[in-house]
Amino acid sequence: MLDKLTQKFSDAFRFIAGKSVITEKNIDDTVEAIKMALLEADVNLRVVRRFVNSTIEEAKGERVLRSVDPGQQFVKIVHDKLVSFLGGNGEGLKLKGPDTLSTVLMLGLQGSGKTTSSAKLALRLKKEGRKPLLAACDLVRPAAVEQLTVLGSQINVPVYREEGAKDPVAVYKGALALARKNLYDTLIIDTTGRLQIDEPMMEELKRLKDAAKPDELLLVADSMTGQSAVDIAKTFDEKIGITGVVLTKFDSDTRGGAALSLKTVTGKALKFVGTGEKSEDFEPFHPDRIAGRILGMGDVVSLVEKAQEVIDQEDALKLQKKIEKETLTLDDWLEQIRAVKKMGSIQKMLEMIPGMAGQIDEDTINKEDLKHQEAILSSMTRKERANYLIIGPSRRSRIARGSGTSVAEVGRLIKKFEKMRTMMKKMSKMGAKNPAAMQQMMGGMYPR
Ligand SMILES: Nc1nc2c(ncn2[C@@H]2O[C@H](COP(=O)(O)OP(=O)(O)O)[C@@H](O)[C@H]2O)c(=O)[nH]1
Ligand SMILES: [Mg+2]
Repeated sequence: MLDKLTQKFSDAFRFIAGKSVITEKNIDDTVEAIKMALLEADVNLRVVRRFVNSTIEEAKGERVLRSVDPGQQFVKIVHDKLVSFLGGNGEGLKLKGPDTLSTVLMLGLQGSGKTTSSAKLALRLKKEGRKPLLAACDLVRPAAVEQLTVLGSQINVPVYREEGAKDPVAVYKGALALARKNLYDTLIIDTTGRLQIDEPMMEELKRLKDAAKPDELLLVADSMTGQSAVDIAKTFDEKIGITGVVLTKFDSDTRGGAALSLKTVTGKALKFVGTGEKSEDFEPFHPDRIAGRILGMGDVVSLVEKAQEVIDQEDALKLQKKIEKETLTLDDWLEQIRAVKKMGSIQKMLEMIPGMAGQIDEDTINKEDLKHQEAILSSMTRKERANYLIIGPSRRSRIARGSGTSVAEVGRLIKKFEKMRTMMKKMSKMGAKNPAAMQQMMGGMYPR
């Protein structure tokens, strides 16, 4: 599912992967690669343009470039854009309560998956506790009624059919009467499709629509046909009016062009996707999950939120000020070590960001070293941490004993702190204005 698109997005993110500072050029390169990925995925040109423009606009804002974690912020923007292009929060069916009969009309071209999807929807509603009835109103395709009957018996949902019927509206009326009599709460109507949109088909559907006044008119389209699925949805909406779309054969759709263009082009929500031939292979469409899938990650939103928890922008800035004013103490270092240790636990998650895997230097977060450093620093008194110059030989051996390390190790740590202070001072004088990099440097400083 969407494999190609996922691969392309992952390639696109190589321009920003693992960078603690990203430039406008990095963003341009990434967006250009995303643009190519979308075009290759057969996304509507207008949609691509909109996507690209709004992403660039947002990504070049202060919020991203000046943020502590610009790469992740940028990925989050792309993610959020994808979600919005895929339809935002997602939309389910709007059916009436179980005490009133609701009607769903399935429409679309021949072979798009109407009959299969009718059964799939029936099964889903049944699992949700509803009592569906299927109506076999495709009287044109010879085996259509039989096909629906077989599917119905497999999922244990009754199918209303009339032998030798010629008029789908008459069949619908028969189904309606049965539904009322036997207290079914959802009537799902399978209809005739043709190879192409033509007037007789539209006439028939209009008559059915006028008779049934359906709560949902679901256009069933084959996702593999890409933009033509979107065009078909548009035409059906203009001629008949639809309330939503079911994209079938999503299991074989490696590109995703239809799903990505549909909402923007037609204004109609993609409500379900068919993910296989079996009646169970049917899922409500969740834009956020699909966006996550396209970006090749589980749940980027919570990931970024978690990262932000650890690297607090304000803390990082405070740190920067201290470095500039040369008031950095061992206390600050201890704090940083603790922050970086927390980050270690999310390292695995960071690796899920496309292109990030393998980019994170394994030595950046060396847990053993951090543990020793933390132990040594914790064994110092506050006074000692505030002013390392008072730590003479006797204090050093006390700290070593207290932390289970050696006097030599304590000495190395203090030396390193001195060196780090000098280096950071130089860096900040040279104008390195990236608090995140500084912060990481502090946490990552240890003897190699
Ligand atoms: N792989 C896959 N095949 C599907 C899906 N939906 C429908 N099909 C297949 O597509 C073909 C046409 O489906 P059908 O329901 O008869 O289309 P209709 O003419 O619109 O009623 C059948 O062979 C189905 O098994 C799907 O989501 N995934
Ligand atoms: Mg059919």
